[in-house]
Amino acid sequence: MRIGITCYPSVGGSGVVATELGKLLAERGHIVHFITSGMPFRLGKYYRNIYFHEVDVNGYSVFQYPPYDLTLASRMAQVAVTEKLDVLHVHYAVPHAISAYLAKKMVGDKLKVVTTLHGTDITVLGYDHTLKDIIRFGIEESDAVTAVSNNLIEQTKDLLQVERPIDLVYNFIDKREYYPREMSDVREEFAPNGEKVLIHISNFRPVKRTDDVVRIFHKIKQQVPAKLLMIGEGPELPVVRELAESLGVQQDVIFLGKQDNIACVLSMADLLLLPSEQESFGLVALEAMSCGVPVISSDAGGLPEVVKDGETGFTRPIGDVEGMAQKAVELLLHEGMYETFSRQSMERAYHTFCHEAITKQYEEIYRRVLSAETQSCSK
Ligand code: GMT
Repeated sequence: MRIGITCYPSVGGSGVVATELGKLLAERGHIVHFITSGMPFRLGKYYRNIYFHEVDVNGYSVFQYPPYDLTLASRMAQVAVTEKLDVLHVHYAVPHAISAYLAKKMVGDKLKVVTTLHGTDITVLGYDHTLKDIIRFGIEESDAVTAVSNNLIEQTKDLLQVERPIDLVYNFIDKREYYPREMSDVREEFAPNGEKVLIHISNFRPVKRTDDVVRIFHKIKQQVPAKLLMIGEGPELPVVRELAESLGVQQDVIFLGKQDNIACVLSMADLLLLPSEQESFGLVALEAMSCGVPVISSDAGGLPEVVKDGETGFTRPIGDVEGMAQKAVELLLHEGMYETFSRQSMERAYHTFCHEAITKQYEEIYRRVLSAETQSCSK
């Protein structure tokens, strides 16, 4: 098939999933065209069967705001025609599903639009009355819509009163990349006295509750010698640094900024902390599990569909700092239990979220929307 993919190219779960999916589809012989505002950050080198089309927004002085959505629609339509695209798979509803709708109107119904909902496009923007109706429209007008968890499907239906079917397609993990790496040398640099290592990875937005991460760590440290690795950057970073100082744990909290090789970084850790306020899926929890790192998380959104409470980690109510810290301590102090959870984490990641199976699920959806076209033409 000839597949166009649009996503946000900067660091973020939806961009990661879209880019990795594109690479997997290309490996399976499909021709993939990325149509994005910049090079997706996981696509920095040459891949066979993958092409990149930049959306260059016109900054004409009359425009108060550059018309990104329209430029994107126009670029989608151009690429659809010149590259004879069968399917346009857009990740994140706004504005991508709407731009895809416009592109389809420009080139004709043969172009099929598949929209994948990732989370904040619904759980945050779905509350915004200036956007709600157009998000619903983009969803209703797509030929197929997928969401990354059952919870997100339910939220989409409740919040936007969407009635059309939405396919569940979980995010996936490529086990050729995400497996436990030998990192003991580097780990020793951070934890020279055999301390346990906790890790948090995010974009430090308020929704990640990074202050809870520090509070949980502070409580763990009262019972177990430990270090905390903080990976990523974002608006809450100064708040977190200040909190670490005021709790007196600043020497044990190590900020590593943005990191490319997440599998290596995760392999230095014993547990991932993810106490988010909202998380439609929690890709980083899956990445951790694949590296044999159990997860202590909140029970927000789709997290309980990824982290099996009492098997691959523990989920506790949002804001339950005490409960999350207690469960972390329990796991860290019981070696046998920890080994079991670590093994179960990898098994679950490789089995339920296997990249091959999920890529095939997407291919099946593409085929379904394309055959719907054939059927209606032959009537
Ligand atoms: O959560 C983020 O900071 C980024 C956001 C995005 O749009 O890229 O992630 C969302 O999509 C990911 C991939 O499907 C999910 O794993 C995240 O849970 C989801 N984030 C939220 O729901 C807050």
